[in-house]
Amino acid sequence: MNNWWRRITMSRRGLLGAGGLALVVGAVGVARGQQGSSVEHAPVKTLPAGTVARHHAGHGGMLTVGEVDPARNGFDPSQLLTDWDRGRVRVLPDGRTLRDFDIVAEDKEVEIAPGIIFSAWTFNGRVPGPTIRVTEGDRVRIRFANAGSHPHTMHFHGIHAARMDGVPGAGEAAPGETFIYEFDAFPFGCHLYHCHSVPLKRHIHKGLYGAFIIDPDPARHPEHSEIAASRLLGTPENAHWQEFVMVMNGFDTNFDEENEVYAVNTIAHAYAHKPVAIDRRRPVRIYLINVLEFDPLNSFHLHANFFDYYDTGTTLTPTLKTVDTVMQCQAQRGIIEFTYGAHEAGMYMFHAHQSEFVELGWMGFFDVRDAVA
Ligand SMILES: [Cu+2]
Repeated sequence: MNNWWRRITMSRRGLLGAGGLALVVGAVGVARGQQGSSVEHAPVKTLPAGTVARHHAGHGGMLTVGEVDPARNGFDPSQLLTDWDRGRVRVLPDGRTLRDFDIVAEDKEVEIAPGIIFSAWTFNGRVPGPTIRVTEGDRVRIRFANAGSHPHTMHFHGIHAARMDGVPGAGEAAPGETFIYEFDAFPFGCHLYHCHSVPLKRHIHKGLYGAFIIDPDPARHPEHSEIAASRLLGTPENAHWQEFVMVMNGFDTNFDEENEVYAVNTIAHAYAHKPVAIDRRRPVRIYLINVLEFDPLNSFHLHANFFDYYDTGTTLTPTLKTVDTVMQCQAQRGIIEFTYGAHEAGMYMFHAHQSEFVELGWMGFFDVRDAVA
């Protein structure tokens, strides 16, 4: 176990060094060195004095150095947080809502950390794919076109017919082909979709996944209609909340079936370099989804605060109360709710509690302010 961990540590760090990802040695690195653990393997670069401070060195982090250009990638992790795709809406003769979505799978190079280019497979040119957000009971129609170089599918975690399952033999599209998935949106919750072509782990980890959120319909939940309304995008109750989608992912850049880069919404340390602004007077809700391949578990830890957790988002009362860490295996997901209302303004960290993931990209800050314009 120990040797195994040392070998992984060494190979991942070696690759990051070779790939041009410079790390700043902060408090974490010093602590590791004092323990004599793995510092002898770490090809870290220390920046000249004075350059460290501008990236929250006071918080003791190890951050990627440099910038990832959102324009080059075609998507900005700060915008992905709140980019809900509602589809094209039409009312059916029976009064129900039909939501139409167009999704295209395509091969695309994505810069996942400064200077590190990953040959991704994408839905609509981004990783994660569009956050599909519908309401419980809606009819959902997805026109899926495969413009990529391999067969792909869209497999939804939700309730649907076998022929809509999005697996080889039921909804797989060869390159150049199109398939239409159609189903009713049940159950409400925080779900996901991903490609289910084989080999599965390769197709998922290349970037073919996204969030699939089904908001509860308050009329169906009279016992908790106010809570349901607060989850329903477009209501005044919902507008009071600050909602973010966070897809925890990772990237194997050297084909050794281990991740060299970890992130939320793909770009290593994106929310450490550009913290997520929070108005402390309003509550926060995070749709948290783990799609990490190759590692059995991922986690989310919030600093200086506690939160309520709704496993899979399929309940309107918390399944865990007053915790500060949750773990998720692959495809596990849930809703996190908290407030910084009683805190002073400041930078509050959030990250995986696997320290290795933190150092390799999975860490960010909430910039808690007295007011957010
Ligand atoms: Cu695929």
